[in-house]
Amino acid sequence: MAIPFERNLPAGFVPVALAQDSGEELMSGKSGLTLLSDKPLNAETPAHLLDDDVTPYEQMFVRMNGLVPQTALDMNPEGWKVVIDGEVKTPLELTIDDLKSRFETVTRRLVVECGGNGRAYFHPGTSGNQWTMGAVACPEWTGVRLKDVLEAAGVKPSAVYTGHYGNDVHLSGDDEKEVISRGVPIEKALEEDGLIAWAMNGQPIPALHGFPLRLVIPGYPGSVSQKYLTRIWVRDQVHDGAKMGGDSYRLPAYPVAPGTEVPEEDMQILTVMPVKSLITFPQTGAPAPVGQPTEVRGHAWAGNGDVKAVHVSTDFGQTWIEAQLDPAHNRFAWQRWRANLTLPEKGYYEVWARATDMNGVSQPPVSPGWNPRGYANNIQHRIALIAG
Ligand SMILES: Nc1nc2c(c(=O)[nH]1)N[C@H]1C(S)=C(S)[C@@H](COP(=O)(O)O)O[C@H]1N2
Ligand SMILES: [Mo]
Repeated sequence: MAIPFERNLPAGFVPVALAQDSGEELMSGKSGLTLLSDKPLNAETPAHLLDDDVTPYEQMFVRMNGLVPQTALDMNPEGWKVVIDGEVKTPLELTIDDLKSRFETVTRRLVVECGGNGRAYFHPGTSGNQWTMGAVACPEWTGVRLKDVLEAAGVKPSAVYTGHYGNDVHLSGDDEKEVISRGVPIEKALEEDGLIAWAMNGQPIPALHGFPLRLVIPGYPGSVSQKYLTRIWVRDQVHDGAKMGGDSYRLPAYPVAPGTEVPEEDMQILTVMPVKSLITFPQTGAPAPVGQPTEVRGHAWAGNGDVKAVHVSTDFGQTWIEAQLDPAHNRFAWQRWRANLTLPEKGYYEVWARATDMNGVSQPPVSPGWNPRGYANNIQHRIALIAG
């Protein structure tokens, strides 16, 4: 259609709606991802492409609630500021250079997992992107500790929660509308692990992942890790930004039968993500030898810190063997596990993997805890192996 004010468009400026009509261009640097939706752009990674200890850009899943902002499409960091305000003694307005000069720079491998990862396995189905196993990644992030920045602003005793803001664009194109604005309890924000990051895998954060600044707060659903970060509002109450209420990122306060309609007042915010594991090698359906060891490997992680053990089964869960489990590179990095499996005779096998967290809580073979929007599904990952 005609653009009445086209003459005012700066040279080379692509209107947001056109640029993102097809996710194709934005996704051109990605490799092997499954596109779940185009607008907003959502794409997940098949498990066998997540074998790296540090997830490369090419394989990192994408979860957009709105449209990628023009500043990110242009990779233009000029004048970028992040505001820290609300329940703080000294509100701050920090440029990226301020962050780099005033605070210690740290690099951490941190898992980002969408709260809806595994949604596809709930019955009855729930609305939202039908993520299977691949809305998770563990890149290496560089930035400053969120805690250090909050402490520089001086968190008041009245602080209860954070509220995060970015400059991405609502799907309607309406600048007044919030895309997503979530937060975490102030105690979580003041832990050591959360970062305000400007680099991913040693490069400026790519447009799809939050250029030029994003939060990475591990252990909680990915939605708290605001991309395109412009503001952290320290609140004196639980944050009530977009997607904090209703069924968004909330679970029933008690177990419900699948399909139950749960009253809004009985829903509570999803915080710590459950323990989980992936089988990243071999690819499901791969051939395997009979009577000789086959290496199977993957990653395991938990929202409450380190994983205690990973077990694997080749007989549909009747018996389990303990996998070798590496320590985490740093807290909230996913941990490598490996096992050598010997398949006794020709035929169809499944490998099931089950991680256990430090509290002894493990992954179930069926989807646990049905909830209206299908969050926090840590069902065991299974792959097929064909011996013969
Ligand atoms: N500004 C902004 N931040 C955001 C989102 C978003 O839509 N806009 N999506 C969130 C959700 S739901 C997830 S799971 C992660 C995904 O991060 P990624 O796209 O870099 O993989 O970003 C979070 N941060
Ligand atoms: Mo998410």
